[in-house]
Amino acid sequence: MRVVLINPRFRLPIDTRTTPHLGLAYLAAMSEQRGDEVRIYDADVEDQPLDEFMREFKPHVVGITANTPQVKQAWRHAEKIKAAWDVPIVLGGPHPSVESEELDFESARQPAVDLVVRGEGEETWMEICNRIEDFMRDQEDTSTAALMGANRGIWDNVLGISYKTADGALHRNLGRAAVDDLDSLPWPAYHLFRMDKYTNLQPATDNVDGSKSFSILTSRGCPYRCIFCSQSIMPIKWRSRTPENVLAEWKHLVEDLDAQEIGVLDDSANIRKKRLHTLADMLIENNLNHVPWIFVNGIRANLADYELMKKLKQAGLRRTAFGVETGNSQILRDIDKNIDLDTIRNAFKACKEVGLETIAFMIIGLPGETRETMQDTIDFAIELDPLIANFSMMTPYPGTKVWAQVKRQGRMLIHDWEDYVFFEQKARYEMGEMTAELVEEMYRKAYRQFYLRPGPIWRRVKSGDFWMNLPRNIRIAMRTFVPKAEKTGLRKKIEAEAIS
Ligand code: B12
Ligand code: SF4
Repeated sequence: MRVVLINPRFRLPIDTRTTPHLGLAYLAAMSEQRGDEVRIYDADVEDQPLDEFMREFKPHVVGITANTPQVKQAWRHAEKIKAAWDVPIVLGGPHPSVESEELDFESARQPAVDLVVRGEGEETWMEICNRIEDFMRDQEDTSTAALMGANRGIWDNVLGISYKTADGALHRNLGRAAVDDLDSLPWPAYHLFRMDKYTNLQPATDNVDGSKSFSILTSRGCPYRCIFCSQSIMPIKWRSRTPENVLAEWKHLVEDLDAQEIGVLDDSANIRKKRLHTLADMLIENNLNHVPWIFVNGIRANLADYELMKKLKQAGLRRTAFGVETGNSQILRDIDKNIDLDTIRNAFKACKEVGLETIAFMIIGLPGETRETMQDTIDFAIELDPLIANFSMMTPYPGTKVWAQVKRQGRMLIHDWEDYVFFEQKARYEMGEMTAELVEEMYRKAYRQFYLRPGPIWRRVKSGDFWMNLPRNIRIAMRTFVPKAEKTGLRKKIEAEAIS
């Protein structure tokens, strides 16, 4: 079959990172294994108009991914495709996977969307493709309307899907368990992406050739349940690949694809420390430690001791992020982070002792915050003194505990999925004594107080990467310290560009 997988256009016109979509890369690899002819259409980097591409390639099935701020664009893409070519359209990703808010049905209800996949998609995607192929083999009328016919029962027992039959009725099948044996999955199909079009992992900090920058996933899921974290595609059951299996892919990235940096995208890679020790030993033994790598999304600070960090540094780890979130111990307890401030201090200390760069993810405007607690967060970031402090505006994603809390006791200030990004400088909700003005003031103060200190300024200026990235760094500084004017028009700009 001819298969297309689409990442809807969402690159904000600011210097954010643009990397190949790993979820689509996994699905594409599964499809190739099935024997399909596969194309990735990443609207962020594609030149050819979508409708023209569809008419040329004539796919038998289209899959579109969507996180929350992307979902409306995903629907627009679906409409545009259906107008050009009659093909079943399947939506998946973190947003339509939020069952508690019926966001699967929200998407299935869209005229151009036929099926929605909830949760991890590899096995479900294969089953959908198999059923479509079987259907096409037997039928004279292979239209999407016939495929989705109410009485055909094609989709009755496919786990993990929600869908709309041709009569307009919505159906939700039972969920599918997350992939149990991660070693059984093929490696992401990077060869289908236009690698020269992407940025590196951290374009504001490093000057690495984007086409030589790759991501890897060594585990999935997270056993923690922080109240702000969107977990629709992140089962509580943490599963990991074996070190041998990770090593083989790592070798492929370095030796076959010439990787210059590798980003480990796991949510919580260090749940089992012994596994990481073994992987680190293997990277060293196989001389793969000359390529720097980064824990991009954070590891758990309570499981990042000196011995582990030292070994990882020897294995090529250059930088690691930690989800610090807040500098106030009561707020830290309230968000169910299951950690305390001293443990976080120790993790940063261990990293510094072994020479690792650090990133601290901080949130401004968590439930229950006051001016003082937000100041604690700024002060704590300054005390930890990471290379990068990333302050986010608390954005309550659907399906999270914070979302439910704000619905109950607060006031949401955004009502459009396209506003669910956290790098704009606008407060997303108000609750109790926490007003939008206060949160926005503290957010700006956080960046000013952290970055406009001699230490961080000097660190930046003395790094070669800073000078090689100078135009980008000036734009980022302007956006951060001279706020508003450019930012408020961001969403309008995306809408105006809509889909090409
Ligand atoms: C790496 C990452 C990024 C990277 C790269 C994103 C990318 N292009 O892949 C960057 C830094 C750019 C990023 C940005 C943002 N991210 Co992000 N990101 C992640 C992270 C940590 C890993 C993504 C990943 O590779 N997962 C592994 C792959 C295998 O999973 P997957 O992509 O979800 O795909 C699987 C399933 O979802 C499903 N599936 C997905 N699409 C489809 C399509 C079809 C047809 C089918 C059948 C199945 C299917 O099957 C896939 C295979 O199992 C996730 C957390 C997580 N655990 O996933 C957050 C996460 C996806 N990000 C999130 C958010 C909020 C954002 C931002 C909106 C934040 C912001 N700055 O405002 C932006 C959005 C920017 C954008 N352009 O879309 C949220 C999404 C929540 C939500 N409700 O949408 C997550 C879940 C984090 C969290 N727990 O809160 N992100
Ligand atoms: S924030 Fe991190 S530790 Fe907390 S639930 Fe999400 S992934 Fe797990």
